[in-house]
This record gives sequence, structure tokens and C-alpha cells, in this order.
Amino acid sequence: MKREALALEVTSVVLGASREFLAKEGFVELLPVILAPVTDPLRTTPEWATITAYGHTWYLTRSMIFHKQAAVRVHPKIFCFSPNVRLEPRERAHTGRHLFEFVQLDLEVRDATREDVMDLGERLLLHVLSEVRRECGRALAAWGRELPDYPRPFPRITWHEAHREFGENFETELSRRSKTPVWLVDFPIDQREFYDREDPDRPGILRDMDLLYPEGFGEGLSGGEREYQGERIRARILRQGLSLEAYRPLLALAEDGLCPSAGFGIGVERLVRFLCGFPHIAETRLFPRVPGEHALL
Ligand code: ASN
Repeated sequence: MKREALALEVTSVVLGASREFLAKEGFVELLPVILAPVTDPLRTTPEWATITAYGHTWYLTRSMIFHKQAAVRVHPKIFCFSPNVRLEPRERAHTGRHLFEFVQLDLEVRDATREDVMDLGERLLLHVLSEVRRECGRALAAWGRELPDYPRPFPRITWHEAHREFGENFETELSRRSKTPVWLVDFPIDQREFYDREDPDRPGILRDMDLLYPEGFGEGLSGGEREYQGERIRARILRQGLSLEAYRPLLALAEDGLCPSAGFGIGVERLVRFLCGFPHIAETRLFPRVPGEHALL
């Protein structure tokens, strides 16, 4: 089987197996939001993609984080295959991990803790892995890819421990040395966006996490508990030097009452890249959007 066809089959199993797993867990699927008056601040991606329509500026969704927080007011467990546009700097074309249009499996659970969604994430990932092995194992083996069954729970390391042990490049080093997926937890407050919840018992530390794939495939899942109280959200926006005006829709929602929640997003193409063992993420899409590059179709 050609590599492009293998990527399509693996992607298809990832989508099907995730939907099946989440339905059994009581989740409902939201339709994606592509245009929004407010979207994820993502300070490491400073350029914004917008369109003007009906006299307003609309952002192309960078992540559905605020929509997820709004949606769990309506249903306790929601997920979405969410197309995101992030105008990554051109240099990121060479990381092998960045597309400027990608899809994430984004989910949120009302009244959940970080530990609840970490447990869910492990079970979801292992279910997807076993389905991919079952459906595509032979085709993957023909390309030299064997997928082991990883033991649970996955190991975890705090951001500070990782930093101390592996230095500046800790994420790459940790992923490269690891034989199983590994959780990176407890990011310092200024390393992440304002919506990740500060631990009430440990000021300056967030109740959030990333999951790093083994073999150097890097970060594949990101999430945490959320700030949901208006005062806290306001303080965090100001702490990051952002304008309250820009996040007025979120603050209005918080006034009206947001719920405590936790969730995460898994980059679909990054997961497929890891499962297929491909060096570059562009190989996972028939129509990849590589930062800085144009496309034929
Ligand atoms: N989906 C991520 C989360 O739930 C946010 C993101 O994609 N930036 O935390």
C-alpha cells in the first residue's frame, strides 16, 4: 500500500475508533466552529487569520477552547473534530510537527479534574492504538512500523523536573528518550495561556498537562483544568498583558456562569504521524498546509 493510502486508512480508523470510544463514555459530538469573534490567544503564534464579513472581523478558529467551555454548560461531556488554522512562523515547516491548518480532537468534561481527563486520555489513546493495530497492523508492518501496547498509567514528570533534568530542550529530549507516552504536568503560570487553571494550593503552578509521544515524535495532546470564575479569568488576562476588551465575549459568559471543567485536544495529524512513524506531518494529509508554503490544491 502507498504511504498516502496508509495515512488515509490510519486516519479513518483514528476517527472511527475515537467516536466509538467517546460515545460509549457518554460524550456528544459538536459540529465544528470555523469562524469566531474570539479565539485562543496562543501567544507563541502571533499572526492571526481573519476575514471580514457583515461589517465584523471574524477569526479563523485556532482552538475551540472557549466554545468548549460554553458547550459544557449545555452538556456534561462534549467533543469535536475541530479544524484549526494557526499561521505558524515559516521556520516551523521544518519541525515535522506543524501544519497551519490541522484538525484536533478537542474534548471537555464538566466538573472533571485533570486526573479524570488524563485517565480518559490514556484509555482513549490505547483504544485507538489497538484498533489501528487490528485494522492496519499488516500495512504498517510493510512500512517497518510496529506499534507496541503501552502499559498504564503512563509515567509523569513535572515541567520543573523535566527542565532540571534535560535543560532547555527538555520536551524533545524527553520524547526522544522515552519508550512510552509520557505526561508533562504542572506548567509554570507564564508558560501557558490564561485559560489553564492555576492550582489554588500551589500559586504559580497550573493544573494542566501535555502528553509527549515516545521515539522523538513530541507533543501530541494538550489540556488541563480551566479557569471559570470571572474574576480569575480577568486577572489572568491582565497578567498576560492582553486586553479585556478582546475577551469580552468570554467575560460575559463567565458573568453569566461558567462551570468548572477539564479537557484536552489531540492533534489528529500528529497522532497519525506517530502511528505511521512518518518523519514529516505533511505526509499524513493529502492536502497539507505547510507553514510558508503554497499548495497546488
Ligand atoms: N485544545 C487545547 C485544550 O483543550 C487548547 C489548544 O488547542 N490550544 O486545552
